[in-house]
Amino acid sequence: MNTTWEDFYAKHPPPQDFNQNEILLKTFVERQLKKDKKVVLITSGGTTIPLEHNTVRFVDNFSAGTRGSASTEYFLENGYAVIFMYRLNSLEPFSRHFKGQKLLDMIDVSEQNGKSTITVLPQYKEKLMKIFCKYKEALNQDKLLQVTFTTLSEYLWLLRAACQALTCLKNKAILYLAAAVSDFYIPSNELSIHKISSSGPPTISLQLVPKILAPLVSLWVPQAFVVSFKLETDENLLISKARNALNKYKHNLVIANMLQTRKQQVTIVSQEDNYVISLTNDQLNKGEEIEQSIVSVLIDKHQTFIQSTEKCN
Ligand code: PAZ
Repeated sequence: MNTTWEDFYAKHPPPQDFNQNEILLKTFVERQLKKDKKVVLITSGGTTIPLEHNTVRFVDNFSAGTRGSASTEYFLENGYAVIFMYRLNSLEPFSRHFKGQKLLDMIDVSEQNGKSTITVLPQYKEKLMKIFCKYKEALNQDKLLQVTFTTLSEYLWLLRAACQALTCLKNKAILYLAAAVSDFYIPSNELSIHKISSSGPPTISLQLVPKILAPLVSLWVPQAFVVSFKLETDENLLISKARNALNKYKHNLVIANMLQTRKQQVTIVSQEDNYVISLTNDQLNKGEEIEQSIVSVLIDKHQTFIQSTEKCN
């Protein structure tokens, strides 16, 4: 039998840092509400499902966090406040530009009169300054809150808490669900306590994760603008699956993308049409990011949504 979402929460305790995160989310949204700000919740990165309670091994979902972290920067540039809910150690806004050795390659140390000075190499100063200023502005203006998850269960607890915090914003909230969330899991009561023995091949039985978009859209944030993502590897299934999701959950948009081309093309599937956004190879090579166009289209659609829902009230 499939687990219901209520069962899932009943059987999986909240993560240890849950109460602190709940307060952070609530107070952040309250401050934005006072400033009459629009807020977007961006989920980013993949969830894990542990194979053991004392977890040595787990099954992971693919996502580097590029989509979510890049989109965060574009929403901030457009005046939105952002809750960035991301997989620990996946890409984060701003610091994503200096991942790996990039930062070390940008700095130089010189010695003079026995004193060492650290400087940014001239060719990188402008870029670093620009990103640093945007980062500081987001923090100083209290426009960015970051919260982390690793496992599926942590993700689901945080997602519900973020939704509960966002309800008071009504149609001013966007949910931008770019995280790659596991479709399968092993229920907590069926997990081995200790590291699974490797003396023979293990038998692992996975169950279906309850479809969380259903309560999210109909119960938790019924007035918000909800955008989900659909990732496929078979082109023939992509648009039909995205449209099925839209018809089933009755939210606002599904952004459909193929694993192989996700940085170059997406299709925004709405009740009205399928709208393709793509970048040429030339644009990609120049460092343009598809997230800039996605966010720009979404902001227009969110504005239209706010106007149409306000007319109805
Ligand atoms: O994080 P990333 O930039 O590497 O990848 C983004 C993505 C492909 C995970 C995202 O665009 C997406 O499709 N998320 C939903 C995945 C899903 O269908 O569960």
